[in-house]
Amino acid sequence: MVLNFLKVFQLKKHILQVLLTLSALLMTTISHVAVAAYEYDFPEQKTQIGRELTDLHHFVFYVCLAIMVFVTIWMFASIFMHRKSRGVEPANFSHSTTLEIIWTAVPVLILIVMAIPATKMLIKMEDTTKSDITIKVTGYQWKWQYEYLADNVDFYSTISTPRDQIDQYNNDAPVPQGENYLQETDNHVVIPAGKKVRILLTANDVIHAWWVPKLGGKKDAIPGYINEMWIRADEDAIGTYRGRCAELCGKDHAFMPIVVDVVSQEDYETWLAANADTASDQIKSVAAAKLAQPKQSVATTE
Ligand SMILES: [Cu+2]
Repeated sequence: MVLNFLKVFQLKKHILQVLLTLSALLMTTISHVAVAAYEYDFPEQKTQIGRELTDLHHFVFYVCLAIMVFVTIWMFASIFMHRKSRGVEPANFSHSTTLEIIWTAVPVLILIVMAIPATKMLIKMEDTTKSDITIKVTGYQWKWQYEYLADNVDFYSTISTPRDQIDQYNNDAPVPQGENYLQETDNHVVIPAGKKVRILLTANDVIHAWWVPKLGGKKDAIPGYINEMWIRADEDAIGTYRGRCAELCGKDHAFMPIVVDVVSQEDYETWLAANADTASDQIKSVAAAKLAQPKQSVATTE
């Protein structure tokens, strides 16, 4: 049977070769298109902690990849070299103390090699001391509230993508989507470049998570708890960064984006001065609107 298979295989070898060449060509073309259209790695990080996190991820990933390659090669080599048709006699030992020590010690060592940098990283991420500013972030279904605790600035940030771009009720007249579709808000979070920003996270209804991919880190905002994280945008990272709620929090989970403007210290101070009063008025008006809402809105927040 094996011989028959080999004969058929020989006959069809040239067909196989043609097919392999064609599929290789196709794969190359597709992968070039894919690489052009998508990023396949993490976005470029704009904080030191984000870069360190990415490096740590890659280190652990390559350790896992090396283990996978080693185990796969070892397994297939063993199957191939010890196959029955070669007349290999099975070994009949049942215990090997040396082997057992090796296969316990090696994984433990690998785990220690990964655990040391991971623990250092966790400690660094949790160290919110010596921060320059503190922002309390509260998640709501479905918006964010930002309180600059020392500066009396306090505002809500809600999605500003027009509803007709999202709903698209009329197929005959589609509404063109904006450049930052679903990733734009009425009020941006503003932070100074190069300053350590401590972020206190909580929520007022269900669990949300605050995540701006390019600024590194992501943490849950849990009702009744205060979680802490910190970011320090690079000095040259002035610009706008977009993120989103990263914890499924209800029907409009996809509609609570985060927009962070990283600005210079001067621009930050100007912004603080300009926003201290207007923000508190806005909070009052939103609170009043909330009180005036009819009871039926409760059902939609389930
Ligand atoms: Cu959410």
